[in-house]
Amino acid sequence: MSFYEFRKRIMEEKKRREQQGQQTKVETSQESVVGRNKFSVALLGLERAGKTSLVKKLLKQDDIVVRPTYGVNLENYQYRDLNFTCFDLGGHQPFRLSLWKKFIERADAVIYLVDSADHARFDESKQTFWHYINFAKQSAPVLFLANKGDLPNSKELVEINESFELDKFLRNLRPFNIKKVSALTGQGVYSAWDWIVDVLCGAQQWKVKIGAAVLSDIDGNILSEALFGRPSEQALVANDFKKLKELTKLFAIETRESIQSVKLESLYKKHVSHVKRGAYCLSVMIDPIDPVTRAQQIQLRILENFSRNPTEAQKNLGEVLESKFPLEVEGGRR
Ligand SMILES: Nc1nc2c(ncn2[C@@H]2O[C@H](COP(=O)(O)OP(=O)(O)OP(=O)(O)O)[C@@H](O)[C@H]2O)c(=O)[nH]1
Ligand SMILES: [Mg+2]
Repeated sequence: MSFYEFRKRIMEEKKRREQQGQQTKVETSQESVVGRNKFSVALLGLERAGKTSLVKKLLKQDDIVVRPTYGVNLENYQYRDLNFTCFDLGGHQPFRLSLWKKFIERADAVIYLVDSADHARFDESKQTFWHYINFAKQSAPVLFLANKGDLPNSKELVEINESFELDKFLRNLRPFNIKKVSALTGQGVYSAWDWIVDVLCGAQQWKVKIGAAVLSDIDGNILSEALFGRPSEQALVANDFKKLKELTKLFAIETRESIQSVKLESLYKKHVSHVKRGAYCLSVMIDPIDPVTRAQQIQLRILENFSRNPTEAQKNLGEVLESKFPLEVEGGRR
């Protein structure tokens, strides 16, 4: 697309939105009842990361030969009765500098793609990610996709997580997830999009299977603890639960200065992470298929709630979690 065409499309889009805005005024009362069904998603990533290929896969147009994106492609995509406008942004540097910021600021969700087989550009991609993600709306979910997972030299999620220091998202209360996909084969593409949709519709927020949780104060005194799951499974978790309690004390003291995440995968079969917020520390054991980032996200949200209502911290953690949030505890709801 030439720059002239691009500008023309932007002007058309602007006009369409203005008209839509006028219509929305009439439809507002209906919209507030049924909720939003139109969202915009910005796709970011260095050139050749696979953004256009991903959109083409979603649109089932993957027989088309993709070309480098000049400027931005605006694509409409319908999924689960919702309409998405995808801002498929050109990844070459001139487009990053001239266009990205204004599209990111407008987007309801942001997807960042990295070519997980192009190790040589990880550093550049990392700098780009951390620079531009600051422009996203605070409420916008961010999905980090390790693309080209079909290639034999593609890095695993754990390594990408480390290289890109994605744990920094601990300090950032926005919904965040990382997934491995292949825009070429379609592997993981729809489940990734499902996550975006679920977050935008507010359905996914608390659907995390929690095995056990321990809440302590920052001196390591355990305030409350909860063990979830069916009785037969509890025996299995119980051993880890003991360790979890010991570690909560230990790390509560160690994390006094700053929010930190400690991955204890070597100690547990399950992912366990540890965070501090305000006066409290919380550790949870979550379903191993969920990424570590999901555990961190849910911990922060729970802690935020406890920080707002300090008296709740003294109550039984299990009761509070089960009564307040539609949590999927292990083995189903009790
Ligand atoms: N093996 C493999 N190749 C892929 C995958 N996704 C994209 N590609 C290839 O990578 C190249 C670049 O893909 P594009 O979709 O054009 O990348 P882009 O991020 O849109 O690039 P720009 O528009 O320049 O920013 C193409 O040759 C694609 O066929 C993938 O998952 N696996
Ligand atoms: Mg492209």
